[in-house]
Amino acid sequence: MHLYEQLTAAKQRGEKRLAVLIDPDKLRLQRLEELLGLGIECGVHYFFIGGSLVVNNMLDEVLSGIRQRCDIPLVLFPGNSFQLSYKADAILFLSLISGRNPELLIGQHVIAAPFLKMSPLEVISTGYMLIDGGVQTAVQYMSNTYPIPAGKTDIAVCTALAGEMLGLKTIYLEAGSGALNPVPEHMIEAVRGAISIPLIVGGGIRTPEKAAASLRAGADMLVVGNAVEKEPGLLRELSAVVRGY
Ligand code: 1GP
Repeated sequence: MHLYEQLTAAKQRGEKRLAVLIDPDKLRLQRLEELLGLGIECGVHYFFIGGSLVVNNMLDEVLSGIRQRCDIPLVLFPGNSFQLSYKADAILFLSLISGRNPELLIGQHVIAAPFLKMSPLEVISTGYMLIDGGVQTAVQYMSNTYPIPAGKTDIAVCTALAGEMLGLKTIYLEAGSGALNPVPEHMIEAVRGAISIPLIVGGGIRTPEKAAASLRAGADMLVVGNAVEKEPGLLRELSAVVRGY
């Protein structure tokens, strides 16, 4: 079954999903081993692979390394159209619908499309929405866009609605990696109430309490990066929250 079908089936059953973001630039190999071990132990559902830059040319190597050790699905989460690889299972084909940068709405997609057409990757079109997380994040700087203010729930709702109406398959509310404040629960709840496609939430989730609150508010999938990169053991608690939901 394709990943997207699995995700929608899980959503219908009311089950939640946990993805761990691995930035090939940031992770030391020793940490990767530890994280993979814990990911397997905790039954992490997906590894997302990507970052705002990815400068060290390790993308293929990291993907192959993970694949040799486990069969957790590998999903590309690309910061730009150069971060493509056949070695993953799927790609979040991100359109930054909260911003007004044409390159990130459609430009880079045109460049990537022929590669993706030839590739075995499952392409999951995703309405990517940057929400102000209280600090300027790499996504914000690199994308040259303004995030939606955390208090402007109505803008977030209308943006997500438009994304669904345009035929995007998922909505991703992103506070940005290392955000001070994760996406507020009232915004998750309002967006959840407006759309029926799967809702992914990430950025600044550091505690089991926040993870639980985001799930309660209606997130179908949580993405965590920094917190588990710094303290891999946290994955046990986060996955217990997701699985116990
Ligand atoms: C995924 O960018 C996030 O949506 C990851 O954010 O590194 O803050 O967990 P953190």
